[in-house]
Amino acid sequence: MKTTLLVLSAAFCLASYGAAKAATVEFHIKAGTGQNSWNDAASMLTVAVGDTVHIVNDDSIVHTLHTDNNTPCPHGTDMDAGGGSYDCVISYAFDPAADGPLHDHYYPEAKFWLTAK
Ligand SMILES: [Cu+2]
Repeated sequence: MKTTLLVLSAAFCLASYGAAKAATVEFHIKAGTGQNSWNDAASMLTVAVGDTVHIVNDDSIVHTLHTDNNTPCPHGTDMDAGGGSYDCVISYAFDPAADGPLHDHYYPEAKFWLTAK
């Protein structure tokens, strides 16, 4: 009985620690994306304030994340073709349903569907 309680407490502590710890989430802009969206509403990326979204550009042209007012993260810098990256450090909550989806700085029609809570 004591052992069971110890195991349960340990599991609970680990779960609490995991929930509070900021995560790094990797997102790839696929090769061939061009001026199309990076993902769609169905493949929404959902992250938490404090997380880092490590965006990797696997495409053959430069992409840059556009954000307004540092929300949910500061405006991106150019991600070179073939592996350039940008770390979007999530500082503010973001709801694409209310604010409209994020998009590529160079191609406003190319959306990036991300929710930050
Ligand atoms: Cu921009």
